[in-house]
Amino acid sequence: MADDLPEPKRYDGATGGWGSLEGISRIELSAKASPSAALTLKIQNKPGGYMCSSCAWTKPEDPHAFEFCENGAKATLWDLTSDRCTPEFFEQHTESELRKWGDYRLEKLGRLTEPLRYNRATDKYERASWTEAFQAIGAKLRTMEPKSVTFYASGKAALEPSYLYALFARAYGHNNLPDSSNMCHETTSVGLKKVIGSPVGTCQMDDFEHVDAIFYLGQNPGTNSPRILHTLQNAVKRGCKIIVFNPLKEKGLREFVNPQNPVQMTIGKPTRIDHMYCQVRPGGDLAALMGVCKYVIEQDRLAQEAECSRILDTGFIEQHTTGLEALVAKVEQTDWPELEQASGLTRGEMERAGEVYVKAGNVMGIYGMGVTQHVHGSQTIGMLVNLLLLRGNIGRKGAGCSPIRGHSNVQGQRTVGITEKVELAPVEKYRELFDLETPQEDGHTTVEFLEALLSGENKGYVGLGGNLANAVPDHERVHRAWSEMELTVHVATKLNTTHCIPGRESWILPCLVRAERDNQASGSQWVSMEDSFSHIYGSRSDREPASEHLKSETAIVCGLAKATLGDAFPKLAWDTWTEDYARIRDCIAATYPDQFHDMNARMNEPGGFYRGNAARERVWKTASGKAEFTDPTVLNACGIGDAEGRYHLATLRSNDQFNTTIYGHSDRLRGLSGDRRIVMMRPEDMVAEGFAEDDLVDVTTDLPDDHAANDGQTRRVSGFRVVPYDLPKGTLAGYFPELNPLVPLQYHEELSKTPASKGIPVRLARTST
Ligand SMILES: Nc1nc2c(c(=O)[nH]1)N[C@H]1C(S)=C(S)[C@@H](COP(=O)(O)OP(=O)(O)OC[C@H]3O[C@@H](n4cnc5c(=O)[nH]c(N)nc54)[C@H](O)[C@@H]3O)O[C@H]1N2
Ligand SMILES: Nc1nc2c(c(=O)[nH]1)N[C@H]1C(S)=C(S)[C@@H](COP(=O)(O)OP(=O)(O)OC[C@H]3O[C@@H](n4cnc5c(=O)[nH]c(N)nc54)[C@H](O)[C@@H]3O)O[C@H]1N2
Ligand SMILES: [Mo]
Repeated sequence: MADDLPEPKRYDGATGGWGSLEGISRIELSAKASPSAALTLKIQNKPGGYMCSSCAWTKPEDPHAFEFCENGAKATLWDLTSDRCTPEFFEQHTESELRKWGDYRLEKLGRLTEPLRYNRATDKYERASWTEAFQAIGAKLRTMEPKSVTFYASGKAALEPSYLYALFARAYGHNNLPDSSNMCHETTSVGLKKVIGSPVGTCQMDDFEHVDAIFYLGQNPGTNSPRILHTLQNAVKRGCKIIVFNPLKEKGLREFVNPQNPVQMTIGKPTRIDHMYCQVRPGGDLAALMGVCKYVIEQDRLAQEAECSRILDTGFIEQHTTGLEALVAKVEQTDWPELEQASGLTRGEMERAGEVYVKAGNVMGIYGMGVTQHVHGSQTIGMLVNLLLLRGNIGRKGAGCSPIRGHSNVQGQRTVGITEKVELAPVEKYRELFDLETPQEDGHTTVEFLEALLSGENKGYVGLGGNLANAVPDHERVHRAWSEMELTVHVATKLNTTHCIPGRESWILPCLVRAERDNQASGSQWVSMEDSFSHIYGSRSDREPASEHLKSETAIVCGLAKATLGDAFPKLAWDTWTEDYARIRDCIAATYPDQFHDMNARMNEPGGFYRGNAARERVWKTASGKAEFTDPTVLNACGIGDAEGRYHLATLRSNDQFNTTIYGHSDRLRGLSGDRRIVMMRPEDMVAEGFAEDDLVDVTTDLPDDHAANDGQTRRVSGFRVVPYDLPKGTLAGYFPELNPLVPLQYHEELSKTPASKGIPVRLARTST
């Protein structure tokens, strides 16, 4: 690198190790968790204990002494803070004031303690009783047109309240059941399903003991699913080669010190995780994987010419797949310079990755938001599946396709009926079990909800967790329209920005966290959740709740449903269900007997129970009945190509946040701290623009005039600090949600409508002072 370039930020220390323990102790102090919180951590992710509310990575059958990671501990300690956000606090502050505080300050106020009703005259929330809350909300919902109300769920609530929430929505009269998944892995739910018939991953834990190579795309395990690093470390030690595709050199994918391993902790010699690190440009995975396929197909041709054994698994391809010819034709027509341009990689890199693929017996594809949050994300998933199918790498031990899910029960919420798509709802079973006829029309995805909000058609909102107004694109327009709703209801643990944009009538209903005891008439209750591997586990904790006034999410859903629906559906037994959640699990088992039979007995088996996956058995529930090779229509997954002065911006999570929950201002693994309003930029690009480190810039969304998402609005954030960072040319990175005002609502994944938060086309200009 030339001398006059600003130095990229340095990172020292591997992922895990002492640094992660420091991370935990820092958060313990700042979150003011009570000393006994440490005891709660001991039962975290253990059979019979409580299941972490952070990520969805699997909870092993045979857990470690401390089966939690830095960020799982942060999530628990953040929930168990001794700070309280009481009705007295709200007497002092209007919502117009609190709206400007930002989520970091709002959540730091601590746990919400009592139901709160918004008073429009004073612009303040005021103490209310649960009876008042349920009755007023129920009465209001009865006056509204059901299809003008949306019931959102953020993926934390357990299977029991989630199942009932979906039932409540449909009995009330709509399928408007978007979930955080609609901003996250919906691209998988639609795109992976299209090609292999499964909306979820096909791998299991023991596959990692047999895998020879992993193609690891667009996921940051060091921060977002740290417990996977133990599994990757073991695989690497066995000789597995991990090929990473990511524009950022994420620390967790480079080296790892196992905090469970005293020898490694003392000597501190980290394990190298990646065999090869491919710094793709945003959306470049599609071309990169196509390049790998091109190499494999070429090797197969050479093998045939030399009359050697084939490289492609022709038996598998013939029996199980369709569409290979079109893919081969497309791959052959596309030359290496095009692939280099679209991927940001060299031909040599793609060929080296291809060589690893060809030599590996069993290969897995793993991916996260770097793949799903692009306009053509489903085509990238298609290309990853193409690569895997070429050598029969799906439905075989040690092989498969494994998306890493986000929220701890986001996959499970979809499984038990929280979906806007009628075809995925258990309509027949609702009829059979509850005499319930459910609405026929599909409901809103998150983007469709926002469109209806902006057009004034959506008038009511109920949120089972989350901070939706701040997690979505286009903050400015959305926030303006949000307060025009007739009714907003939030089931929440801590105060956030969305709550501070109240509708005409607005309620905050405070709930227990998963690490707290949930006592009902029949005693202390279990809840359950599903992880990324489709395993279902029970979870229970005996910790004293943060306030005597809190209710469980299940009790709140039942209270709202009963107050809204009255006696209209005699078979919907809201009170009986609240008394004993085992009865809700009986309903789940009756609704989904193949997957959930004997749920009450099976969920506490070590490692949970597996609900199965057809694609893993090579049963393909696709339109053709086969696994489908697909032939892409584009080479880069970003919706908008290159132009002079245009950059592609990826919005990311720091190591000190859980989505919009900001724990602190350190992004330790990237060597950054102190400021979240930053734009990471390649030093060469900084020189070309004449920027120096710490210069302040305005970032403006750059949509071509004729682009469908261009509605003539200017989207800009101002005063962001430039930070030199090792990135591909033309690539910028910064933090979610600070950069969300730049994402146009219409800039979303083509099949699933997942907002395209990873390849936002932008321009930079110096902030005028
Ligand atoms: N501690 C913690 N844990 C979490 C969360 C959290 O916020 N904090 N959030 C939870 C949730 S809801 C989710 S969905 C997951 C999210 O977990 P991830 O899927 O890891 O999500 P991101 O942090 O958005 O980062 C995605 C990665 O994609 C890379 N990337 C960006 N653009 C591209 C691209 O075009 N191609 C490729 N190959 N890579 C790209 C980024 O550099 C980054 O490393 O984590 C869950 N777990
Ligand atoms: N630009 C950009 N935007 C993104 C993303 C991105 O990468 N870039 N990622 C997207 C993704 S993957 C996701 S999943 C969404 C996340 O969107 P959401 O799921 O809507 O947001 P969270 O920040 O997880 O929600 C935090 C709030 O949930 C509440 N909460 C916490 N725990 C509980 C609980 O146990 N029960 C209840 N009822 N409430 C609780 C608290 O009040 C807290 O303030 O954001 C999306 N938005
Ligand atoms: Mo997510």
